[in-house]
Amino acid sequence: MNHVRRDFLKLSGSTLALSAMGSPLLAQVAQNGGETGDSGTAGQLSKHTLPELAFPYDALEPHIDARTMEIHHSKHHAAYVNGLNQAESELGKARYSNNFDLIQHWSRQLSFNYGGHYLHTLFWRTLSPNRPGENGMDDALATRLSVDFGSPEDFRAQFSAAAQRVEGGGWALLHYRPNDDRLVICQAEKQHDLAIWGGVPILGIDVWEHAYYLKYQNRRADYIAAWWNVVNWNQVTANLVEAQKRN
Ligand code: MN3
Repeated sequence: MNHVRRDFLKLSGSTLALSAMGSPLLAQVAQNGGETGDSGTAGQLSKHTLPELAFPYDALEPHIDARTMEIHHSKHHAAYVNGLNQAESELGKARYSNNFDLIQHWSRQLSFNYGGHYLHTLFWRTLSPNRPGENGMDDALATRLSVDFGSPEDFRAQFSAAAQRVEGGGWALLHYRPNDDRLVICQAEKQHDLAIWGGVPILGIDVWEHAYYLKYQNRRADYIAAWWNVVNWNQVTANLVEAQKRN
């Protein structure tokens, strides 16, 4: 087994485990691997596909509008999936031909597009239509946020500030850090810069302008405030439970 295949299997394991918590989104990611590479590539290639949403594009109205959701999912996320497939294919061709002249370019493309595919899959998965009384934060998660941040309100304040102050396009992410069993908030610029090693993202907000500009224009703070209304806390809890199993 070459190392590419081995790395893919490690990813598959994590996504398969997450899929067991309910949503089919990451399950679809996990089912996409293992295809034999085309002739002219060295090693097996994964075939990544765009996951379907668990709800219609208009389900998050009025907080996130249908047109933004449609473009974000069917165009932007799709572009990351296509870019990831292309990068991995080109790297396979480079191995086959032993020509690594463009190794920096395609390595960067792999990192950027994989980050986009991974984080958008997490993003859709941790959203749900706002239904009063459903998808609220359970006591265990509230307690956990209090231990690591002071209170759920303190967590929310830091997370919102991190999201607001991402420079350019990027994310605010809540990571579970297995090394010391802590939750930490980080920013990510683009899809991957500023990422921390070993942290497992369990919640994220996309603050690229494509995520909000149609409805909110330059008012990112209003988008962030609205986004809190459609966070799927049940899924965040499930993501944390799954991440802790790796500890
Ligand atoms: Mn996006």
